[in-house]
Amino acid sequence: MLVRLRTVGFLLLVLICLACGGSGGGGTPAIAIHAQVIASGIDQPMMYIVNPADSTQAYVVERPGRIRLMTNDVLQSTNVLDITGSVVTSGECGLLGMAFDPNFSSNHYVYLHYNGGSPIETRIVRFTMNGAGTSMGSAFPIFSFQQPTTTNHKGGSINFGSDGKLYLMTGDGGGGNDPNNYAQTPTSFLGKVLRIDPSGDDFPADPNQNYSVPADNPWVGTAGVNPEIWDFGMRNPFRWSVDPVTGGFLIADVGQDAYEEVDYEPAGHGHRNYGWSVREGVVDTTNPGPAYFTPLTNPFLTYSHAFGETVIGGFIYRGTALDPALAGRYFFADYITAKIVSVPFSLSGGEAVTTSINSAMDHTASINIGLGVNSISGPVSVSPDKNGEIMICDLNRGTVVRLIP
Ligand SMILES: [Ca+2]
Repeated sequence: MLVRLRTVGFLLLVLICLACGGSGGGGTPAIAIHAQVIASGIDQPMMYIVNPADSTQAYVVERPGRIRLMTNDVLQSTNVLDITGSVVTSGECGLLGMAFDPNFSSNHYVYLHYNGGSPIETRIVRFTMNGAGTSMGSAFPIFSFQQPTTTNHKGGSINFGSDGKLYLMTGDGGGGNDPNNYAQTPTSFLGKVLRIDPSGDDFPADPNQNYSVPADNPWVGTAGVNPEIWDFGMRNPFRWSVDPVTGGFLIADVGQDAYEEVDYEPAGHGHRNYGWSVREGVVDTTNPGPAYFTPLTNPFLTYSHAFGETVIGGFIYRGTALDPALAGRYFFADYITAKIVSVPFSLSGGEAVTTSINSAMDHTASINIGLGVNSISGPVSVSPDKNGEIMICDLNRGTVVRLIP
């Protein structure tokens, strides 16, 4: 259900893929990886995130609006937070993202991204965690805006950059092919990378908006452009991460009917246009647009729907448990095809080197051997545990899985 946003039916795509004879990538023999179910019985797990102040604790976000605690890999029965009464779950809506304040160890602030209200809003709300890391309270609104009535393409991940600012990547708000060209509209928050400072308040008269716009945002002072905007041209950047070594963003933007893409943005390099909806991947569409500005920034990885249909962004693996040959590769998933994949990743002049999907290793088969009836079905996040090993949340199975040698 999560990203079933295609105008072309799944069966048709399967038939198309069969006709393709397997073209579209995955030609590199995969190094075998196995997997272990760490937790099960979770209600639509969306993401796994380690407590930065206590690495024995990790949290699992449940889409309906709960935060679950895992202590030393053991899922606890008591909810850390339950805001199911405030969260809208129609379509792709829900509790979609969570981030810790850069000063979490001292202020205990946690930020959640969810859909709520009627009409539906995108909301960033700050909560304060107790010192033990076992409960959250004191909700405080940071940022919100109204969504269209369509219930897909709401984005997901939120993260603080290495600059200490909060980044929210928004989807185009839904409907096929961004019918209102929101992703290229400078007065719309949709289809953008947004950058805000939740420690300030530029809206003292508005109790619902409690953030400031960083003075060095690229369009500050430009008439007719929302100053929160950092980049244009996203379709549905559902999962993205900040690389802790470079500070760069690895942005997986879910495609329409033909191409998935992953973008790399070096730290501090906004003012980009990633192209949706005038381009899907690197291919021009017939959507009218127009682009708000050019040139458009190319993804470093794109793949056709012969390989997968819904990219789920992960991270650059720097753990030590898996085969050393896998270190430094970018691991990601594909929701519809339930694949777990890695590709080489390298930088040249600060930008990611373009990678062909033909260099991908598809690890899915070996992972599923050990999982049996819990084989990967609906991966919606690929994130690190405290040691940098790879954790996968499977929305369909209700599981959290760790990749192991
Ligand atoms: Ca305010």
